[in-house]
Amino acid sequence: MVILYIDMDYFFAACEQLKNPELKGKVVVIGTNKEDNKMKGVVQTANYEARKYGIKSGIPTKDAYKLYKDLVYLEADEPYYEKTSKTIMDMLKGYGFPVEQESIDEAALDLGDVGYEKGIGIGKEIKKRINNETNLPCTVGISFGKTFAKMACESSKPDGFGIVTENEITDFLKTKPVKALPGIGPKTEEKLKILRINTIGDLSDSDPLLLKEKLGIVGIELYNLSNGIDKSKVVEFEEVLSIGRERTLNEETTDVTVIKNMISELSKEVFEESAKKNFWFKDVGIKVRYADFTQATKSKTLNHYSSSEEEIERIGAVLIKELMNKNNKKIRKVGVRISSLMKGNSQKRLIV
Ligand code: TTP
Ligand code: MG
Repeated sequence: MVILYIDMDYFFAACEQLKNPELKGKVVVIGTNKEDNKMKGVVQTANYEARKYGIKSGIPTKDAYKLYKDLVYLEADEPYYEKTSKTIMDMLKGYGFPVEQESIDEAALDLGDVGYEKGIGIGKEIKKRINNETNLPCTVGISFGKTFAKMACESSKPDGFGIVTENEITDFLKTKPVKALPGIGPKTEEKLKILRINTIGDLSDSDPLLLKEKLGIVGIELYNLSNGIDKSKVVEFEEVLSIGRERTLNEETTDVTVIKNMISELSKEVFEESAKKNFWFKDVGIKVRYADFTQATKSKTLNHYSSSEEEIERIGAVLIKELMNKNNKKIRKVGVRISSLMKGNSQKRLIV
């Protein structure tokens, strides 16, 4: 299996530099707040010139000014980044391979069993097309699993192209710090540190049962990854034929009630459209976008075709609970989608 991972470089800042080329070479910071209230907000991203001074996503904007006082500050222009993101994602989908969008500027493509040589050819072509058609830089990673492809991409940034094969994976992983594994945040890093596990090599030499005891099932996943076993798959969210609605919350939140209310509202709208078009559905899916612009999806397939509003809402509520149990990141956008549709009256199956 060959997986291709594409991540745009300093995405929001690169979009701004495209809009205004005079920003090139300057220290550019994109933040959450308007100019007049900027010191109260946080940095969403910074270009590589700014990163040299230690400015990065998530730090308070006032700290960015402490690191470099003459920086150029811009408030994020999300509709513009969304539009650019869509152009890129549509281009990727055009190749006909399964695509999973992982974030506003990241996606994984499952190239199947094409082999590395062909995979590299496709990857280079995609990188060139993105550069030609959007004028934005990106980095591509290739490996035999989604997580390793993401890591190959991350370690080749910016404007890079990284390949890690089965033969190279052990050497690639062993000296990296554990936090280089996607999914290891500061809390897990701290727990591992107590066990004297600092590098991925240390993790691969550790006791999987102890990891399970300390970290739960995630411990086993991390143990597998550290030993070069990557079971993550590319999962497509959008079906050819589906009905979906998504909406940004007024405020980023971890409040289950607020999110459940939004799911109910969206379920109602999705149901109304399906009823109007006379579609029954078999799959219900939800999507969330977090404050850091990464996203996650979850879906459930029923063992029957349904036309029930209550069923969309109930499944939506279960799925969101599962996602929220996995991490407690703030959520900014929620989506509900039904797919595997068939016409309600004729009982003719359109897609499964
Ligand atoms: P990333 O791909 O994580 O970062 P990036 O594209 O800016 O830089 P890199 O070259 O390292 O890939 O995130 C994509 C965009 O998402 C980023 O440009 C801004 C936004 N974002 C936030 O708003 N908050 C965050 O905490 C993060 C990590 C990203
Ligand atoms: Mg990026």
